[in-house]
Amino acid sequence: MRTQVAIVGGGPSGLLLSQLLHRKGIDTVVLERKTRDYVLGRIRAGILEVGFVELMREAGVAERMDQECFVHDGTVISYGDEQFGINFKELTGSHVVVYGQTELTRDLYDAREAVDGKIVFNTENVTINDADTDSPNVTYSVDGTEHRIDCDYVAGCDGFHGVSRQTIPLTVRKEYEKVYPFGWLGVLSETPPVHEELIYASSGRGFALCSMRNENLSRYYIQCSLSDSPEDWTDEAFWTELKRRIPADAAERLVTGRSIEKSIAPLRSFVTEPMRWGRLFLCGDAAHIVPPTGAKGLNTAASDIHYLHHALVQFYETGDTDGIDLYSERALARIWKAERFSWWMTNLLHRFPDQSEFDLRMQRAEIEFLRVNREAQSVLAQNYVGLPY
Ligand code: FAS
Ligand code: PHB
Repeated sequence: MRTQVAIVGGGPSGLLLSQLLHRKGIDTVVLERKTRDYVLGRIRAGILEVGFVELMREAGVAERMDQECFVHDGTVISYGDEQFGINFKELTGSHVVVYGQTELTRDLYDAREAVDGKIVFNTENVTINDADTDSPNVTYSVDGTEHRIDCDYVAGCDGFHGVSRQTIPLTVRKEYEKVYPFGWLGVLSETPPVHEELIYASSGRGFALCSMRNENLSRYYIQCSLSDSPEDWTDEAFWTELKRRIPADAAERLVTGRSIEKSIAPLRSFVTEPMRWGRLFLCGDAAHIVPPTGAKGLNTAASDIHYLHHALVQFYETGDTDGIDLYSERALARIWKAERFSWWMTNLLHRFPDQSEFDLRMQRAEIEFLRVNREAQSVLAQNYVGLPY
């Protein structure tokens, strides 16, 4: 088989790139190691920057999102029972959109399948070959049968545990990592959200987040020990702990219910450089990871796809390669700013096991400064709604 761009990974990065390139007449094949249902069964991000929304519009898959999403002009930060709002609209003129990653991935799958987009599921042994030559290829097997795709370019959209990043030699690749000493225990419940906006709660017992997917589907998180497993937490224990970490008025309003999903995500900051090696490009979680505190994971995948999509279209339409040659530099410039913001929000709101009394006073002083200083709030708002592409 031959295609113009072979895409490894059928998550949001791979599907969005495939759909955008299709709209410009560029042929792709997506290789996904799982099934569509498995991919759609993972509960992940919930907050989209306007830049992501515009990409979905450009890809022609924004109709359901426009109908069903929530627009949030701000968020709440709480510290014990104290709470204050950050008004994105007033401070930046912009906002964020609440629309679950599961739903946007479903929309992308539907769009690809509506035009018979080539997506191969249940692929095994995916190997990217000769990426540092002018004729790369990708080999893989399905049900024991070997296949090969010859292509012009390969997009590695296969997430943190994929093969693409490993294809770049260690003599070329440099990795930066910070692992946090806690995780997030997340619960999805068919209950009305506790507040019309998100509540990022810092408390003496640890971090908590009140989020949502729609008017009767809520997403809650509490900071937990890395030694915990979801089975250690009954629904009742989760709700009790959440109520202890959010402001009393929210705890009183909270509608609890049976969890329909319960999982623990580890937190890490991670970047690999460069994001291009020959004719292989890394996008999204294949290249970088952020702690979800700043809601940047999916949104940094979007800006990678924005840069790579425009670079490949420029090449196929004009033969120019400056977009391709600048891809890694442009993507990394925005990614590092998102890494900083996510690291900063995580340090601001979580309890660390080695924190001294002084450290706790510094944390409180930073939150207090954020509460009273418009410029500090503006810096948070500009990063949260999304820095320019
Ligand atoms: P993904 O990991 O989503 O997709 C990669 C795809 O490649 C997967 O479908 C995988 O099956 C496939 N793949 C892997 N190896 C392969 C191979 N060898 N061959 C073929 N296919 C292969 N972000 C937020 O903003 N907010 C959150 O709350 C949040 N929560 C998260 C919770 C968890 C547990 C995780 C892991 C991530 C979370 N994220 C969150 C980040 C998440 O949303 C990612 O940023 C987003 O999924 C990135 O999308 P992709 O780059 O497409 O990677
Ligand atoms: C979510 O709704 O899953 C979510 C929202 C904001 C975050 C992280 C996760 O910062």
